[in-house]
Amino acid sequence: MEMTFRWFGTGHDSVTLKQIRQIAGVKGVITTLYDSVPGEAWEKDAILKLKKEVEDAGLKISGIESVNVCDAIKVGAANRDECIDNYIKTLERLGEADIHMVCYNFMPVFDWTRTELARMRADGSTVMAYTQDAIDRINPDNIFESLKEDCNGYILPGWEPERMADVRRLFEMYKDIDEEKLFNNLVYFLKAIMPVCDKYDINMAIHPDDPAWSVYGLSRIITSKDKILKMLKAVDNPHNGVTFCTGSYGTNRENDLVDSIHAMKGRIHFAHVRNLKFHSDTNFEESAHLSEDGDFDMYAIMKALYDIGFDGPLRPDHGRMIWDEVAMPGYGLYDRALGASYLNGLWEAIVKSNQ
Ligand code: DNO
Repeated sequence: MEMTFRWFGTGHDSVTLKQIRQIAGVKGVITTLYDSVPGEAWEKDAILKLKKEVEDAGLKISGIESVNVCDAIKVGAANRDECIDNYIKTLERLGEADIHMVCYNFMPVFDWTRTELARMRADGSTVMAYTQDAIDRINPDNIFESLKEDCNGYILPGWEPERMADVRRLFEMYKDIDEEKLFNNLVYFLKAIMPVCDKYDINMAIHPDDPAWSVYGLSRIITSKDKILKMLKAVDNPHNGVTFCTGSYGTNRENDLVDSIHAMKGRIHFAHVRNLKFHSDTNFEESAHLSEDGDFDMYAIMKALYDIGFDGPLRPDHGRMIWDEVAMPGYGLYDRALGASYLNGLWEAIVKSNQ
C-alpha cells in the first residue's frame, strides 16, 4: 500500500505540496490537470510541468484522478471515436511520463452527489451529507445553485459551473441511455483503450457511482459487487480495474465492503478509504475516518486490503472541515491528514501482527 493525498494543483487547491510533504507517511499525490476539458487530449508539456512541480516538492505522482470521460463516450454519440482517440493520446503521454494509474468514472450527468456540503455536527465540525428526501425535493436544474454557497469559492470535481449551467441539455442527452446501453458504451471504451494500457502498463480504476443507486432516474452501473464483477469480466484484462471507494460504494448498505474487496482481488488499483455515519439507509453523512465515528469497521477494510495483497495507491478521502479551515468541501488539509495518519497506523499494526 502506498499512502497518497489528493491534490488539485496550484491555483485550484488550498493545500500546498509542501504541506502534503509534511504529512508523515505520504509519499505521493493523486492529481490531475484540473482545467482540462473532457474529450480533449492532454498536452505532453502540461503533464511534464505538473510532474516536475510535484517532484521538485519531494513527492511523486502516484496516479491521476481523474482523466474525465466525455459525455459523447458515455452516450455512444457519433463523435465518440474521436474522443476515445484523444483519451488514448492522453494515456500515451501519461505512460511516457511514467504515470501508471488513472481513476475515472462513468456516471451520467452528475459525478458524486451530496445534498449538503456543510452539515454542522455536535462538535462544531462540518461534513458533507446526503438525504434522499432532499434529492427528491430539489429540481436537478437547481441542485448546483442550492449547493453553491457552501463551496467556499472552490469548484468541486465534476461540478464545474459551465457544466451545471447546461444540466438540462445533459439530461436530454442521457434520456434514452438505459443501463444496458451505458454498460455497452463502457465496454466499447475499455476495449478501445486496453492496448495502450497494456503498452504503458496503465491501470484504469473506475470509481463507483456515488451514491450507489440511481439519482434522478439516470442510469448507474458501478453500484454493486455483481455489476462491478460483470464489468471486470466483460473486459477481462488486469489493467481494467476499480477504485475501491468505501465511502461511495458503501453508501448502499447492501454492499459488503470486506466481501467485495476479496471478490475484486487483483483488480483493485486504487483505494479511497473513508467512513460514513448513517441516520437511515438513505440519509448519511461523511464522518471522521475513525471507526467509532461512523458505521464502517475501518480496521476490517484495511485488513481486507492487506489480505488480498493490495499494493497500489490509497488515499484518505473526504474529510470534515475542522479547526476553522476554509477549503473545498471534503478536501481540506487537517482532517484528511488525520485520516492518513490513522489509516497508516491501522496498516502498521496489521503488517506487524501478521509478521
Ligand atoms: C469526489 C471524488 C469523485 C471522483 C470521480 C472519479 O470527491 O471521489 O469526484 O474523483 O468520480 O472520476
